[in-house]
Amino acid sequence: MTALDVTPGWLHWYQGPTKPSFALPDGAVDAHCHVFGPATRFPFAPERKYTPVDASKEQLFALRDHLGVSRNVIVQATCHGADNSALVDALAAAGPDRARGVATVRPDVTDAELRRLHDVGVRGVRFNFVKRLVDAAPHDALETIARKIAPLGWHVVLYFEAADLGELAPFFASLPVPLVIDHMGRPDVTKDLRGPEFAQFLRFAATNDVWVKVSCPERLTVTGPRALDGERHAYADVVPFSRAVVDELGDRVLWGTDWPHPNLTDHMPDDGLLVDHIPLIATTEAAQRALLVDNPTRMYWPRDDA
Ligand code: 0GY
Repeated sequence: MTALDVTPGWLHWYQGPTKPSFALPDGAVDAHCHVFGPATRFPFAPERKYTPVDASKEQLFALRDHLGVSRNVIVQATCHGADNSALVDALAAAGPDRARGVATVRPDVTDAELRRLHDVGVRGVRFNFVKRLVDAAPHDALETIARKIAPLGWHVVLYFEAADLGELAPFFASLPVPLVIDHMGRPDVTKDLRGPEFAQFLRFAATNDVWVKVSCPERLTVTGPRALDGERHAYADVVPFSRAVVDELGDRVLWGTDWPHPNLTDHMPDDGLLVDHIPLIATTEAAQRALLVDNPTRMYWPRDDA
């Protein structure tokens, strides 16, 4: 795999991120990040919809240490399909106290394979409904997976677009495991914060066993300003949505960088400034502690069973 194969328009992750001025509390978890390849060692899946720039575990761990993050939750990205080798390699290298994982598996996954993934730190599987990223999977296949992972105490991470929640909600609610929603369910932030679409999302989250990642303002923003060049008030149009989620679901919210930020073609944020964005969305020390430490620790290191 050469750089020539990278998807046209793909932006390289930000080099030399700022040292954040917001000091992350001890034990802070980046609950949404990925590793890509390196492709020479961990080839991308043939069915992938994009080819990223490599983003290795060493580069992820360097970012972790630079930002002051204590622990990572590494999420399998669609470019690696159901081959979790790069994820497993990163988890093993980080060690069980520093990283957990969210894998992608097929319905015919064996209990032995799930146990192997559990032993290296996987605690969930991801179901992706974003049409530009994956071909649709039949719901009965996903139900089979959910039934298989339930005895392990795992959860399902859901990635979908806001407009699809109405149709998907009954299926999501039927799954026999906790649910973790990526990127606040991708709200359309040009719509009214108090309008029916976001109200439906908040209601769904409040009335089910749902956790929400307050992540990816850089993906959701329309107005900016961008988290670049020292900007301290980045992504102003997303902030009210993020705050509403933190205010309403404070003990079930998680935060993540989304490094290395797949599929951004508009701009690539400075990850240091993404950390500095946190106090805009979690405005008290108690809310920051819940978002960054207490909630993800309860979800991913419940008994500190490393
Ligand atoms: C994200 C967002 C995206 C991609 C993936 O697995 C993936 O390919 O999650 C996206 O393109 O919106 O969470 O990293």
